[in-house]
Amino acid sequence: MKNFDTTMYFITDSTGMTEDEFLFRVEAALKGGVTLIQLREKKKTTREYIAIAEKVHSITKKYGIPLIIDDRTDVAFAINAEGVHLGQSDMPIAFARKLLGDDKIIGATTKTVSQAIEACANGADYLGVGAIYPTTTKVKTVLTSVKTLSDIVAVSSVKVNAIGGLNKNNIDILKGTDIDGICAVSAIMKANDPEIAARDLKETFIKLKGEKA
Ligand code: TZP
Ligand code: MG
Repeated sequence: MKNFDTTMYFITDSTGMTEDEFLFRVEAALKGGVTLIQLREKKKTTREYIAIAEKVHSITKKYGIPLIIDDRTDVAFAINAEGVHLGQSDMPIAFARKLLGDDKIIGATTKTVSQAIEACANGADYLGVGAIYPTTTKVKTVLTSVKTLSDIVAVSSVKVNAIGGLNKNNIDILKGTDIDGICAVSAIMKANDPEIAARDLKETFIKLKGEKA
């Protein structure tokens, strides 16, 4: 299995921010110890996506943290990012794998056990499962129960992360699920201090995982 850590997976959202503010917050999250980062841009042109991805990549490389590009295998390839995250209507995993090669990380959004089995069979390196809670982040999603999350963990051969509305005050619902990590957008991106928020959320999750044993 590839060596990457999904414990505290931070997903970006640049909505309503200047680029300087956005990059400052991304770097603060890295200082706070996020273990994986996804650049998620829904409105940018390809050229704009590549430009911001290059800037974010130059920061993530300083911290030795893999950068995953949301949706766009071409953008991931263009900037030599460490991976891509694919939803159910994005490029199929097998095609992305052909383009990116075996060394890159490919993540997949899965909301059902059958989607998880299929994604693992097609060579996904990790799965994102949710939304666990309603989210204020702009996304087309439905809620996934903690029971389905546990069922997905049980059938998956790769790391599984929970996503959706997660913050340090509500992740206890995930206790006992045996997930590898959590994904968060707003809990870090919109925090007064993203560095402290990232550190707190990561520590809260690590403690929760320890309590399960
Ligand atoms: N997929 C399911 S929920 C979600 C995505 C991308 C957004 C999660 O954002 P937040 O702010 O952590 O709820
Ligand atoms: Mg997507």
